[in-house]
Amino acid sequence: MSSILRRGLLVAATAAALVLSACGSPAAPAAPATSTAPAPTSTSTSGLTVTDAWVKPADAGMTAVFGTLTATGGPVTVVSAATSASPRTELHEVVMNGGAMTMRPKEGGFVVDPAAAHELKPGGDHVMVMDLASPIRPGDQVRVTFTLAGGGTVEFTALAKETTGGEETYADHAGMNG
Ligand SMILES: [Cu+2]
Repeated sequence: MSSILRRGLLVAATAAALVLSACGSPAAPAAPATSTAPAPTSTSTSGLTVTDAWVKPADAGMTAVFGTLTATGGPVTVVSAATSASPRTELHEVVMNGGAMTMRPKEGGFVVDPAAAHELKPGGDHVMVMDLASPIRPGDQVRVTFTLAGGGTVEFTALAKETTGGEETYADHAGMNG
């Protein structure tokens, strides 16, 4: 009896070791073949990582940069932004004002807490690019530089792509332009 039990335990332990070994395998999952986004950009010193950055194509006027901000150390505050697309860039938020969604400069900038990624997305916080110097077409790349509280900077590239479904709120607040 006891030898059977021991064998059973041994088999179980071996199986567990195999599972652990599989989990610890260095083989990284393949990147989605459909992805056209530029490689995530981060800096090792700023404590801020920007991923999935993209910009909405526009012929003129204004547009916005979106993406995911992750603080890798302590909290990080983005206090301003500059882009290669325009001399005028602002950090915006979207708020309800008199029953309508309106955007305005975000007081104090974007505060990124390490506990949760800070999403810049249509209908929410975004980097407003105003007075476009030239049209932004799908596939174009816009260089963005964030200045952080404390003076550090983070540079990344936003890829211009057409919005997909569920982003009607962007049209709402972009409509404020006219
Ligand atoms: Cu805006």
